[in-house]
Amino acid sequence: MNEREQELRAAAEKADQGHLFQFWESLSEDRRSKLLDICAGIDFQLVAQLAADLQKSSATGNSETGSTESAPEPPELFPLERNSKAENNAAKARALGEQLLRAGRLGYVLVAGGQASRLGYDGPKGNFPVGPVSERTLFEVHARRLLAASRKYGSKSPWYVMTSRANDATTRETFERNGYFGMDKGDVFFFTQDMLPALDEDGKILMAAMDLPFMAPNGHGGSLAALRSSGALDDMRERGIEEISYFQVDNPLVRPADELFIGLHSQCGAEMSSKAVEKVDPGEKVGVIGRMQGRMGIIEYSDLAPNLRDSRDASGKLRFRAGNIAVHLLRRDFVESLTKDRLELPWHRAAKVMQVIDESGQPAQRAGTKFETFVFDALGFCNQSVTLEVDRALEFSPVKNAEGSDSPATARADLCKLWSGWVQKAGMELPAADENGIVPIEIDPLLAESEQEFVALGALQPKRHPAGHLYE
Ligand code: UD2
Repeated sequence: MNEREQELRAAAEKADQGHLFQFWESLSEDRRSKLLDICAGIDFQLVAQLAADLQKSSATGNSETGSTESAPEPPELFPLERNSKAENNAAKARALGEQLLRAGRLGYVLVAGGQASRLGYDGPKGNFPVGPVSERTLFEVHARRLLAASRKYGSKSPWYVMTSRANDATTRETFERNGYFGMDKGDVFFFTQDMLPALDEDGKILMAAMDLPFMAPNGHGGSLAALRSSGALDDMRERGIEEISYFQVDNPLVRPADELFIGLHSQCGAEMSSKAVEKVDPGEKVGVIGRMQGRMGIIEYSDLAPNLRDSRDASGKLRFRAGNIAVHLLRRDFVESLTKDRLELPWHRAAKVMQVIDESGQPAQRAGTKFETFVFDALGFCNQSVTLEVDRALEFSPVKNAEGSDSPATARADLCKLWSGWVQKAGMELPAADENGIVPIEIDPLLAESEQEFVALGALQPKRHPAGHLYE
């Protein structure tokens, strides 16, 4: 037994995970070394703690490690419907946001390490086509929005794309093959989040194969530590980036370079801020932004007590209506200070049936638990935070599920509805609606990002494709 093997076996055994080596004798040299490499990446101390918490809570029936008991409060919102005072503030904030964009103070972080399992798509979700006419992918649509901001403000902002080990190679290859979607290769930085093993009911690491513990990405909260360990934060500092615009891969309408949001966040020196859309149906399954014990955070819909979920304010709106769309701004120095020592975000658990191997090495299905941290839990470390309410129709239509709500079909319908409204407003001709009543129109974000910008362009000729009209 060499020294490395000895050390890793000892670490695994100390954490009560010695069974990782149960198939050792039947493994080839190559497979042994693969197993050792994976074990070297496992934080066994953390695994022991997660296993102990899991068993403690299955004894008490508590499903989370970080849930809070005290009654939450709704956050103060910078509202969508604004009086003249708020509109004045908004104008000042917009000007500040523009100034920061012009000075190149913003860096973009896209989290794209998820597994797209609900969508049932094989590959990085960013490769999923969402352009109703062009069939441009999520990655390309995001890239075009970043390019639009860079053209508008005459400055370049780097793009940090978080992948997981499962999709890193394919993601890089996609960017390479597509010429970085028109961005400078030197401005795109890939970084990979960590993985964590999944545990069975007894707190033992499940095995996906004889030489492979079952590993899963550690949640989008893993982006914060990975920004540091990958050198992305250093790169930001060297480039003079002060603010990080954080967004998810699944929303084709996301506006990562929003002058108003940037200005509001910067004006009050917020460490981390969030965008929200109004939740109108109390039953809608979105997390809501709220204050817990005075601290900002997200309350998952399943944790919001029915009396709070349904309660309304004097205007008749839901009190907890700030639906989280997972768009944030974070100060770079805030992320630096959070990740200086070990970042302690609460662990959330997802119980799933997993395809694994059993003790005899045969394929089996087992109940298992995956562990994730969530980026929005960093809100709890803020002293200042802004919550900006935005228009759902303009900024949020994610692709998450294969069918039903938040699916490719709903995103297509939302995008076409939005853009056909702009075309109508500009007094131009609409193509015929398809069999579902959808008018197939697409407007490239590089051409216009708002109705106002589009109308200001005057009469345009679309490209007429069999799939519909494309303005680009
Ligand atoms: C998230 C929020 C939810 C709501 C919604 C808005 C959580 C737990 N909930 O729901 O409150 O705001 O978004 O769209 O986040 N990802 C990684 N690595 C991981 C896991 C996820 O990069 O380990 C990325 C993933 O690629 C995707 C995003 O994070 O871009 C969202 O992940 P999700 O699908 O787990 O979260 P979701 O949609 O349930």
